[in-house]
Amino acid sequence: MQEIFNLYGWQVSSYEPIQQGLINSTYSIQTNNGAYILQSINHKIFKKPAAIDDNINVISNYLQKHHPNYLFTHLVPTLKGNTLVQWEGGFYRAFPKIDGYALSVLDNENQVKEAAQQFAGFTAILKNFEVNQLKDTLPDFHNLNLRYHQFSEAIIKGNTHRIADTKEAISFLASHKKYVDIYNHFIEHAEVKKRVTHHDTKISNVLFQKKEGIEKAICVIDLDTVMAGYFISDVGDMCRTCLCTVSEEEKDLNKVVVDSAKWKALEKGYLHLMKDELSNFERDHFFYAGQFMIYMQALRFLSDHLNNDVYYGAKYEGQNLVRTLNQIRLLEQYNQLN
Ligand code: GN1
Ligand code: MG
Repeated sequence: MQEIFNLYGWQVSSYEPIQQGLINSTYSIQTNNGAYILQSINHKIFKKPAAIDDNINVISNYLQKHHPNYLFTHLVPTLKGNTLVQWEGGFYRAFPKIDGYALSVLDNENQVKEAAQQFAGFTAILKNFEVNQLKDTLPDFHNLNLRYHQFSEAIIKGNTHRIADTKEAISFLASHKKYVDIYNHFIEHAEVKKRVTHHDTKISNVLFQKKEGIEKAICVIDLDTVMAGYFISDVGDMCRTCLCTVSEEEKDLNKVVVDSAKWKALEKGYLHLMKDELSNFERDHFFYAGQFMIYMQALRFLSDHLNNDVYYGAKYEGQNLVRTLNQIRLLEQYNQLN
């Protein structure tokens, strides 16, 4: 690590890993000159780390010019002026550490509304930014056709024992293929637009701050999957992660319960900044957004379980199956809101 610190000219007094996110490794760094977040990019998944770097920088430049007061995780350059560092086969970048905290579940409607406003605000503030400038850091990331196709392959070519043991989950997901059809109808519609989309709006990707007892969401983080995309990705992943007081890791399915007041807070928070942006047809798919993302995540977790956890990894045997069953229950609970 010292060699990386030297590239930034940091005199580091302490550093520690932050256990967050399933894909990248993240460290909190204290230096003589402020605190930073240093993160390696998992380049087995993100095959073009330079595309992430380009995207964040092009947005960063736009915001610095047009909205200099917007709180954004601008990249920190090395002494030589690079914002992406290659070292011993790995890729690293740094951000100034923002004073705030992330939550993995939310316990009140105010938090939900605040978080939804932050994600909506991110897309809204970039509404005049030319979205085609962004590169696809993960091509077809939220393409539900691709995710369904990967699931279809996994149930044939995957681990035979695991396939046999998960018949019920497999048939649940296969029987809900209508969500793929709705997705195709949605993306082909003339009133549907691609905008700057975060694509990973799980709730731990918003930072909160408490001031004088009032909790506020202050900014969005984890911008690796910011690409051109559809609003259903961002609204959907919020539905997936902030309506329930337990996370995708919860094994006790009785605890997977969806709160309708939180759903209303999410809708209100998001539309507060995005209602004039969305077409009527898009607005009509607000509820579908949650189905789309919860279903896709269940497909992804189960496919990974059947493929021996090659993508997400597993800290214990069957973790991706636990996540799958959790997401299936979440989808059932979510559908009861309607
Ligand atoms: C991954 O690494 P993290 O936690 O930010 C995944 C998301 C999933 C999420 C599920 C690049 O995100 O799509 O929703 O896990 N990111 C990638 O927890 O696959
Ligand atoms: Mg992420």
